Amino acid sequence: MHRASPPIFRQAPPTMHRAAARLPPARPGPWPRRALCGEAPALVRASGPGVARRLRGQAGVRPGFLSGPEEAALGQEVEPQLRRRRYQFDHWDGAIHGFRETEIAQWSEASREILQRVRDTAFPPGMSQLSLVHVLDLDKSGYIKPHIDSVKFCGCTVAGLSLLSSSVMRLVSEQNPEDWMDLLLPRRSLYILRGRARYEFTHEILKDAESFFDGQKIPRERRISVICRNLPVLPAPT
Ligand SMILES: O=C(O)CCC(=O)C(=O)O
Repeated sequence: MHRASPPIFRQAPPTMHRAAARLPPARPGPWPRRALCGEAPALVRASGPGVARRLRGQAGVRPGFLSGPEEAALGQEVEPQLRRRRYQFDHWDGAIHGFRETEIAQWSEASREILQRVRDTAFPPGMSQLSLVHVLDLDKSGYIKPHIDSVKFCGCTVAGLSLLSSSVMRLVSEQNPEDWMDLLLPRRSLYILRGRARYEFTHEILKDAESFFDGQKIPRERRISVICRNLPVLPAPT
């Protein structure tokens, strides 16, 4: 089942403090190569050890999660559904630019196995998950602005596969915009955001011109993400 546009996951924060934030420069330059965390430390950079501690186990990247043939198989499966849609460059929610997206319920056996591996890796047994998988296609010129996924429609964990292109995902603390963490998302990797990384930090995918990790250019090509989420926990009945 597909919806014409599933914008439900994104909720732009009330204020975006990017100007005030001491974020790493868009161009290569010296900034602290301090705190690391996550399963693959080389893929994570934080503004300081406090942020790394705060996000330990809550934001991580698994490089090489997909093999080349698995990436190709998933890509071939989502492509016909994406092709039916046009890239949008002025979306009403303003959180994303140059994209098309869909949600997919029915997958081939081979893709189901891959998605099960994602679910087994990212979610504890018994956690209720959204059966629809969100597929987001970012044009080479597309990018995702800082936002926090809507708490109405998505629970504590977001797990995304990156197809076709590497990219940089930036997390910025809502409370203190000087606290940030960059995740390098190599092509074919899996990232997982949970807990504080999901609720207390905005996340964004940098546009090509700003796509640097630790001073190194990470060229942004067209990128498809395949994202699994869990269901929000319903408030206890009163
Ligand atoms: O493309 C991604 O991996 C992130 C997607 C995202 O931030 C969203 O849909 O809210």
